[in-house]
Amino acid sequence: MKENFTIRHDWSKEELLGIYQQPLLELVYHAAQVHRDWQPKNEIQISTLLSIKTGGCPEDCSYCGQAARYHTGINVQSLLPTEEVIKHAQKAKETGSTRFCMAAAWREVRDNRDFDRVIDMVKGVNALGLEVCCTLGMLTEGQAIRLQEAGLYAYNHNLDTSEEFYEEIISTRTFDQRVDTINQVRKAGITVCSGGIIGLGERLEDRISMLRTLANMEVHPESVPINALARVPGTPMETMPKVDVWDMVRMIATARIIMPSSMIRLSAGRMEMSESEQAWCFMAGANSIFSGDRKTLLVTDNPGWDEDVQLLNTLGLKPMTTKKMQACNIS
Ligand code: SAM
Ligand code: DTB
Ligand code: SF4
Repeated sequence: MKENFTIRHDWSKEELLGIYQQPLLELVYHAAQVHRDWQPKNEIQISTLLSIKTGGCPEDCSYCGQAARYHTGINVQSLLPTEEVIKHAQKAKETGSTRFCMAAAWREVRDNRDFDRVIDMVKGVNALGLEVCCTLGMLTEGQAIRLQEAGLYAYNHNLDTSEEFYEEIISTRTFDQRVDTINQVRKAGITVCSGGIIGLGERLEDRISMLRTLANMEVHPESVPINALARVPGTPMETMPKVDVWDMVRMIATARIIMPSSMIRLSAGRMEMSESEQAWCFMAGANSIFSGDRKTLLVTDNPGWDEDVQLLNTLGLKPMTTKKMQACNIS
């Protein structure tokens, strides 16, 4: 079988290092070929992200503006009313999003009234025909099943960094707990969205190790977000250097080559990238972005919908309709 058409789950560290460290143009050329073989050309999935519960989180993730222990000056907000969330989802659909991701600054889901409300949100967004995604922290088996039954399409739970570097970044939970939740999501029949962040002070080996954990999962995550650290004032990471765009391009290209059938999401970091730099990321195999009318990700800035329409027009890219929407004949 042609190399580009094989899905593998047995990547070695040396192989991944070899891919990542190739001369940049070779790497991007290879990634673009894999992209052509596996993904619809010239299409970018637009996802809208909404923070449904903001700040006050008990975890100590050292990059995060929502951890209660850092003084980041954000507006803490309890769980939004369901109707307000559905209105945002409707608006997202009207402006071309096919996926709607609801994020909560929770360590884990608790079986309480707030979770009941999230279940209602999932049902409401699903009824609009959007791919509905949640990122709510750790989940038990029963909670994953409830979300699946409510119509949840995807669950985002990032590895964030390598197993080896993990405790330098987060001390209030372990890498294994992260993997456990991903396994619960997979077992419940929800698609997995999992990736990580670069720019946390990790070594090249850590980036490779994180990618290797993702690519050697029994089933690859259907969606792999690659985030450049958004440096939030007040967090321990606020003075880290800006991520080099070529590092983002290398991460994306490597992810594209080793997980050819996955959506690779150019996530946090676009605010500090020019149009040409984003175009490099698309050439390297990114085919999904967060966009929307709110010009924010969770607590940091993001380009707004108008700028992204212009970007897509300039590059001749079109918003992707999803498999789910094609099946329901919804546009
Ligand atoms: N609390 C849940 C959790 O941690 O899984 C869900 C929300 S959390 C904000 C979702 C993901 O956003 C994190 O896992 C991390 O990868 C990413 N993220 C958070 N803050 C970030 C930052 N400052 N820069 C880049 N990515 C960030
Ligand atoms: C992901 O990988 N990136 C998004 C989404 N999943 C939830 C979050 C990015 C957050 C960036 C910093 C902020 O605005 O808080
Ligand atoms: Fe909490 Fe998630 Fe932020 Fe960590 S990344 S502090 S778990 S909101």
